[in-house]
Amino acid sequence: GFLLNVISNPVFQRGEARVSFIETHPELFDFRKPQDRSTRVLNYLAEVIVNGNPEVKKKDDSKVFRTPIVPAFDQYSQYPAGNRDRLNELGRENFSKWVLDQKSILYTDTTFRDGHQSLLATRVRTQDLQKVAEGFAKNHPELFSMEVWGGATFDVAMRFLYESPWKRLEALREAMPNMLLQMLFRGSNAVGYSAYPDNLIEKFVEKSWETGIDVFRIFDSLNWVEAMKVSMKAVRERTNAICEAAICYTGDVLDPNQKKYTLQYYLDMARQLEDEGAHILAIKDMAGLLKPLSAEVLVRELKKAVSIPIHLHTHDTPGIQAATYLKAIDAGVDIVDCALGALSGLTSQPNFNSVVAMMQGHERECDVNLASLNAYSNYWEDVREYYYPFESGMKAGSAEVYENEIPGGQYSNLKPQAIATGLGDKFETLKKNYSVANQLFGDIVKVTPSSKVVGDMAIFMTANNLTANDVLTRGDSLSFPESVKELMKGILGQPVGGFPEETQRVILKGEEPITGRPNEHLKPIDFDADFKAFQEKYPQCDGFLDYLSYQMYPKVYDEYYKANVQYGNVSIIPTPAFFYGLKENEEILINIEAGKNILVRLLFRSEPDEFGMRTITFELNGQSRQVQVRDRA
Ligand code: BTN
Ligand code: 3PY
Ligand code: ZN
Repeated sequence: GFLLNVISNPVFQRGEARVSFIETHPELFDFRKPQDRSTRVLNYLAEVIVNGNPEVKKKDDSKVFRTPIVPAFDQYSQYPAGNRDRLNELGRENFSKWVLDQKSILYTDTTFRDGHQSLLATRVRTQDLQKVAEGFAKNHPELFSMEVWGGATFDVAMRFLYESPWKRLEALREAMPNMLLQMLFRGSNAVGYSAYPDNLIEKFVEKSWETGIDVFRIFDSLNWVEAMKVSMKAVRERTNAICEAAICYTGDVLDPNQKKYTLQYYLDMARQLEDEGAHILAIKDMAGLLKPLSAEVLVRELKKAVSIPIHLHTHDTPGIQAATYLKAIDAGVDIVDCALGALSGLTSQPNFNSVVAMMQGHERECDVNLASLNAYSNYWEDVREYYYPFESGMKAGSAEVYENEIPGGQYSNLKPQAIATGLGDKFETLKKNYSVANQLFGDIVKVTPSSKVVGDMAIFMTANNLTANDVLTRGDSLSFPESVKELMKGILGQPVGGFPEETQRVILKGEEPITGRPNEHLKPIDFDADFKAFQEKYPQCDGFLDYLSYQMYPKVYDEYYKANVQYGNVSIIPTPAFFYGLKENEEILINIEAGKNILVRLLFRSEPDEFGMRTITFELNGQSRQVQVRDRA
């Protein structure tokens, strides 16, 4: 075993093994035979059956799931031409003109990304998306695009689902070859929470495009155009994809007291983004603050200010965003973002199905088959049940969002976060402190990652019973969260007008902030050397794309990797079994690879023995198999 391990090690094979080689490569001592796929799947299931999936905090054993029905489609029919075909035919500039020339409103479906990010903490697994991807692409080629990637999907897929985000993108690309696939890109933060070196941003854009992204929606969490330039340029120069640049919307353009985020502010920013080469302008209303009458003015004036199409994104947190869409459509907006009924509303996007119905008889009506959309919504209604532990508990829209300006994705997370930090009964105070913290920071744009920092500060203030005045007068004796210090230091960049000096001084305690782009201070990555080192550390990795995952989230990747080595590819396990294990006598079919299925039944679980080990007896394709698992209860 040992010798075989040594000679098959890539370092040894390249003749680079040194004296310390054996000590620094403990995997050489791993003589166990690699287990086959079905054994590793059984190990995973046994672990969940005995100890539960650590992400499921409150399991409801009375739940009975209905089998979601995938709307019919012809597997053998050709894909009808969609906007991806049109983009390929026209090229980006002409495609963008084509969008402008459309009288009818165009739709982006966000169900596969922001919809479940905002309602189910991004937990929807690839297989539940994949099952409806081909049919949806064949039934709805008229859509502008599908938002499928970016934002939090990257982090969550690895951290909680043990899935490769890249494999998800590959699968959806294959299933939807006629449609534009869109991603949300956090500018100099890519799909993470901090600044990355410019050459990593460029590489990430390039590989995302090669793997399947056609539309990059790029934003900066402080609306700092300077920080968006590298990724915008990368999309334009290294890909044939569409560069959609976003202005993040905050405040209210019709508020006469608004001094900072005025109509003029947005018009100026939009023109800058057009000058930087955006093919489409997005209005990213991440908290749902854009009221109908304000939308009318904003869209009308933006249409005069720029000559590229305008794509409107909102969250229905206040409950009135369909009205905003109607006003924006009347004012000439080109594309709007909606989520399928069952994954819409509240902190998610407006209801796609109902917006289609709203537009019936309107001069800008787009021909979308509503009966078909309803069938897909029914599929999601059943699938959504699988994810019940990740529901936020929010029951109705809330006009409080106009006060606290908490973005949709964060809103649904803040309550569980409050409970986890022991502040469950101080949630009202926490929401108030969110706006107090925002004012302390000088009223900044709040969207990932800046919104997370405001949230961290609000939690800190609530936990320590601090007022804004306490922070400013007793700051010397307070030890602020790391993210707060970094924001004040300029690590997320610069907001319009800079940060308030007093807050900055108190929090930084004499340390000098930076004023340039944070990425400027980061050393470019030497990809050849670094990728080689990565492969040595993770010999079973999935190549360069995995390396990019590692660069984004080193610690998360490490755990993801270990879980994959131990359990294999768990994305093939049906969702109920993945989260809840199996009940006695329950049987599931697992598609192990194309054309190869295994049938797994749980026969019984023993009591723990004197060492705390339980024996789980399965039937695998009719044969009895036992797995031992330590009961950690
Ligand atoms: C998740 O964390 O939500 C999904 C991954 C599950 C990891 C498996 S669950 C059983 C086993 N126990 C662990 O602590 N990790 C693995
Ligand atoms: C993200 O960055 O994840 C967002 O959805 C921001 O709105
Ligand atoms: Zn959003």
